[in-house]
Amino acid sequence: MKNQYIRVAFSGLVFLTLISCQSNSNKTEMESSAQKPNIVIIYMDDLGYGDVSAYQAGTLETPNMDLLFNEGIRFTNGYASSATCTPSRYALLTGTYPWRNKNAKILPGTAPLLIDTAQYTLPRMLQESGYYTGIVGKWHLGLGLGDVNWNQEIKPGPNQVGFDYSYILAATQDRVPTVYFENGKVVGLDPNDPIEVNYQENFPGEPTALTNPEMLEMKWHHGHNNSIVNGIPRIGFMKGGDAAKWSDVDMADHFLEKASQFVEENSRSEQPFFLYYAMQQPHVPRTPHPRFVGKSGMGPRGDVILESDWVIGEFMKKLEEEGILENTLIIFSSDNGPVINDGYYDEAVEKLGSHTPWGPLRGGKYSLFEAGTRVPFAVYWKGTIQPNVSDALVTQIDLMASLGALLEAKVPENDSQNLLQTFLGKSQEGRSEFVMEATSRTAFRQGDWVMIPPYPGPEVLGNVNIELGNSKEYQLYNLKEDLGQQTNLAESNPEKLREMILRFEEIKGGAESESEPVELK
Ligand code: NG6
Ligand code: CA
Repeated sequence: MKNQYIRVAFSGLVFLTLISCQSNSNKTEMESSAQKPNIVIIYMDDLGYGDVSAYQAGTLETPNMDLLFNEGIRFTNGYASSATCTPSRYALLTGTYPWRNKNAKILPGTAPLLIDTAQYTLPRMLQESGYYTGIVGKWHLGLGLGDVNWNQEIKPGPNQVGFDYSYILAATQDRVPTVYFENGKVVGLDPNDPIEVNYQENFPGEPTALTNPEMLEMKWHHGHNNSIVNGIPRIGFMKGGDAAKWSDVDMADHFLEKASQFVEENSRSEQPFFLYYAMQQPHVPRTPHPRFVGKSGMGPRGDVILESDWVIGEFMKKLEEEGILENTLIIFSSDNGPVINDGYYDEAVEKLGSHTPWGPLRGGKYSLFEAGTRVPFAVYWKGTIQPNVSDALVTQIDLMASLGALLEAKVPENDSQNLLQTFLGKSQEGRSEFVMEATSRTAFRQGDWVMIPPYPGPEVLGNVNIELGNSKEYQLYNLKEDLGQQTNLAESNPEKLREMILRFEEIKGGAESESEPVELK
């Protein structure tokens, strides 16, 4: 703490000296950089449109999330770019549609870095605008160049695509390696117990959910039957690294501590900060801290949502204590829609009761129907943004160009649209069109209409019991009249259908990924 004050005092001194040396024109530049707000993106994992009480009052109470929605702008037509994690995160950080990159699919823990290190990303744009940038939480965009040695510094990763600081879990909570990484290095690794990871085969003699079911404290429903960590069976095989393994029930507290530390260390510097706080809830395995067990009455899925709501409250208190709440722009959203059973027996189905995580929407995670990609989306900036509800069509891809406009930064020509005025609540105008993605299939929204092209494959993803949006026929819905996508208007409105197909094909051009839809187990 003392050191920090010395640092602050020192940097203050440097700042004053710098200012006194500035010519008039440079001074203006300095002043404008002093006004740049800190920027925080709070990004949830699999939180649905109906999981937040600001969107759907009743079954789950999320007061701390609600504050962001009720005292900021609550978007009713806010979209993630994809109905799964990796593609959405890729789009958020690059400002490009994920279907332009055929590798932007749910990645294993051993996948190489998906973002080209030469790419101009959202965090890099913020760095160039004078920000100190950090990520705390879930990454899931690949690490290294393939065939990673987990016992050395792993590059490239978040620190090579625009983050000055990173404290991450590599892929998902249900995938190995189940350790944290700080700036590319495994935290707490004992060099005498090196980590090995393999997604194809097990290491001889290592227990798995299939060979040692007696070791399980949580049972797998589908998939998730490889290595066992903390009694929880995972996807992928891992050996070694015992001292470094995370504690699942402490993960929320752990990331909160790291995010708070990041805020403390940067709140008094003259340099603004950007924090990408990518929380792990309510993705599987759902492991609430004992303080939250039973709190929702809905089993672990509801409990971890309440836990994440508490975390957000604590995080907001931290911003307030540091005196920077009014100088911090906060964006809240989720990477994809909700899923109830995503591979473990965790009572999510049995205890759901009348709660509808998808709200009034059809489908869920993995789906081309609305609940796959339409997610809670808030922009909050105390004292600057007037509370409002906006029906404008906005997507997470647009954050790059919009924040770029706020900072007068260099913004590349990509899919990101400058909707700054809409995000700040000064305009109700959104995008006119958007191509959404779900497991390498795409659909097209234009105005109030959405068109889903025919796709082979099951209508319902059996294990998770979610309608995927697949049909042999074209589907056309008018969301203004039919938010729940019950009436297919393709036959009765061939002109609109044709118009949308033509425009959709024009936008998609020769994008490759669509030809091979991902097979889900
Ligand atoms: C699926 C997993 C699911 C989840 C998902 C990724 C199986 C059977 N299912 O393959 O549990 O991990 O991948 O979710 O393995 S996401 O939110 O990170 O995209
Ligand atoms: Ca997700």
